[in-house]
Amino acid sequence: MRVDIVTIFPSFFDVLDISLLGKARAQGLFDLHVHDLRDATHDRHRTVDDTPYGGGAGMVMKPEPWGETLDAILDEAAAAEGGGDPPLIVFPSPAGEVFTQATARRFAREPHIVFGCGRYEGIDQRVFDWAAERARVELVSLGDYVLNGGEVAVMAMIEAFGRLVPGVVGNPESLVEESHEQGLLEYPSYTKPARWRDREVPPVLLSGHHAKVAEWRREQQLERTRRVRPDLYDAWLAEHGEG
Ligand code: 6SD
Repeated sequence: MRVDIVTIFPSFFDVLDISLLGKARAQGLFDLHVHDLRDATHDRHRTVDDTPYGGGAGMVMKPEPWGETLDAILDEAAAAEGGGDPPLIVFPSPAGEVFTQATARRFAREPHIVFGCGRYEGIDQRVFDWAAERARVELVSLGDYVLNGGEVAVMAMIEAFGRLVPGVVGNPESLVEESHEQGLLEYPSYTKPARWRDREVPPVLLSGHHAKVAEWRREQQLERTRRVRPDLYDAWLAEHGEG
């Protein structure tokens, strides 16, 4: 899969060289291209922002550098992907739809995603309107809180969907059991020693009885989810029923 990121802080994404995704990149499973928005400016100060029309606090990202950068990415994609679908363009925004594990699964199936990281008070609206005429555009929110820019949101999204791209995570079974994959939170995990600071591992986990272990873990998942995330619990019950 190919991912392009447009940002005024390209070095922010240097950490993607390490960890699981770094390995996937080295193996060619994950083709990452980070673009400095300022490379598409043509003034001495490499200006990417200006004052808002209509007045108000803060600055707005100018449309021209965005247009030039996205044109170059989309033109190259059209040439390479020859007649295929244009990439999905994602702009992190507190005004977008909330990113969930379902979004991560959907993004992991996309052959090419372009992320646009806003800063300041955001990007001139015409960039979104224009981009939507050339490609599929989605505004996506990491959650109901305000960040200073899109970079942290893009990093979180890449980490969430990157590990779902086939071949990126070592053991695919580990993906099925974790929080949110089945609409429930994870069961608690334990490792050796069996007794630590007067605390015992739940005896059922030492019993070797696989069916009982599975039953205990499912109970723990349901109880935890009901207590911490009643919204998820109600949705799970509606789909799976009381039994
Ligand atoms: C100015 C941005 C881009 C500012 C954001 C996204 C979420 N969930 N909270 N805040 C955000 C994204 C804020 O550019």
